[in-house]
Amino acid sequence: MLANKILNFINGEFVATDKWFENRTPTTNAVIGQVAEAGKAEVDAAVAAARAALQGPWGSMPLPGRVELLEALVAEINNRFEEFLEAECADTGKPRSLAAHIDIPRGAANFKVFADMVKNVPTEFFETPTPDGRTAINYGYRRPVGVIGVICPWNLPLLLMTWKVGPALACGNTVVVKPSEETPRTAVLLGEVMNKVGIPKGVYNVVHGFGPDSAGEFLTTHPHVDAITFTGETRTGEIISKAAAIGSRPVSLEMGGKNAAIIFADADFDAAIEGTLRSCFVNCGQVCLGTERVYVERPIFEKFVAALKAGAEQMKIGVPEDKETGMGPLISKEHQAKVLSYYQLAVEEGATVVTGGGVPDMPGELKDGCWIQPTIWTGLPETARVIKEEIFGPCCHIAPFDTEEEVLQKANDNQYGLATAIWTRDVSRAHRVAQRMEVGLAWVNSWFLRDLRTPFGGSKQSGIGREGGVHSLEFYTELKNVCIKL
Ligand code: NAD
Ligand code: 6OD
Repeated sequence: MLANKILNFINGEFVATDKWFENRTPTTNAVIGQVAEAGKAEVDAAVAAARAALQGPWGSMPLPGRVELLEALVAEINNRFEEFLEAECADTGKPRSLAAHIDIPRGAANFKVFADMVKNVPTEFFETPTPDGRTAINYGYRRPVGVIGVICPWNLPLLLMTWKVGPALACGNTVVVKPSEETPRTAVLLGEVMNKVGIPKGVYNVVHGFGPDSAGEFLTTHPHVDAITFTGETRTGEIISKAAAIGSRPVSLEMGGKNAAIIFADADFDAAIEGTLRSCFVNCGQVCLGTERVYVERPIFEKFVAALKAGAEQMKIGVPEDKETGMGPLISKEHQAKVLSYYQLAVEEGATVVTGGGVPDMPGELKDGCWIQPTIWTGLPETARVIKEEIFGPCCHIAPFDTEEEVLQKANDNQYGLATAIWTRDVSRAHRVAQRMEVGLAWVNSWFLRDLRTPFGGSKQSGIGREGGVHSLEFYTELKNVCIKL
């Protein structure tokens, strides 16, 4: 059953405050709970608990003990899979089929993969001749960074939070998590799981609230937080980056995108349509890696637009429980208004609306929900704001191109550089284009196909740093060189 009071989790205890904010579900926009907002005092308490835990049993626990606890955590997330699923779908309105396939399994995998990694990844070793004819040995030694502040978005709440917390804990750190104000539930449920499996008090803490003058700001400006990892909008990342500069603290930023898909005429047409339907519309278009600009080689342009339109129009918009649902609502009324303002702007900028462009008719209490139509445009100039700015909704503009050089220039002409999906059967071209795209992640004949050992992150205004695989170990540990003269 869903909790209607959503509390902070500090030092292993569930903590209420005297300030509450509403938790709404986007399918109806109804209030389904009240969230206890953490003030300065609660953030202080959470950071102090996380610092103290570094000195307690967690700090002195040998690696196998830590790994064993994280494996127990994975098992317990899987035991309580249904509760996580219910909580995530209530907060986001996303289809259960999607959350059961991606959000919750990845929530568990993020602990498993990094627990395995800390066991198996070695550090460097060098033998060094010394001037007096003897030898020194050098080896790398990793120690935890300390208390990590984790600031999370709302689009894949458990997945993106554990993507940071998994490696942070595997490396021996402690964390204070600030979930998005829109999606507080699964972070708290994870607190129950931490207690159940015996993760020591203070290792994992959750504080609820907003950004400015609330828990987000209190956490990121807290002098006893040793490093900050953030996922969210670029302009928020810039503020957090400034906060991290005080005290010269490391920061990892995963931020916005305006990703291009490139479809060459030789691509497997059906695969390209299926992949582009997913990259444009899955999670109601609220995936940072999602496609909002589609470039299609001219000989197949008309056919591609028609097929993508047919696919978008076949997608059932509905509630999480309905097995037929292909697309849920946007996260909030505020975000719906933002996406709709871009739908209007597209028309003002001269777009042809191929499909969608508004709000679908929904029955009964769903009328008040945050629904939106999947939308496709053509005909905009490359200078249009709709082509340049991140919308973060289920929409894309499709433009034709004639040459590889032309499409590379257009696709790269953007302030963001997160991801791309390239569809072609020409292997040489696939490598060439992937290498010349100014992005952190280039998929060829696929999209959002993840191996957690690989580097993940954005270039340009999409991010700073890489996480994933050993890159997460780089961020969540302080690597020391030990030099011993023999
Ligand atoms: P957001 O930046 O509005 O909020 C993210 C988090 O930051 C929230 O928890 C929020 O409360 C907090 N926050 C806001 N202002 C703050 C401040 N001044 N100080 C401290 N914390 C503050 O982002 P969002 O709307 O939750 O998420 C959508 C955005 O996230 C999109 O731009 C999307 O592209 C991006 N995103 C990027 C990735 C990636 O991996 N690159 C992944 C998911 C989402
Ligand atoms: O798969 C991941 O590890 C990841 N960070 C995905 C981000 C998706 C953005 O919405």
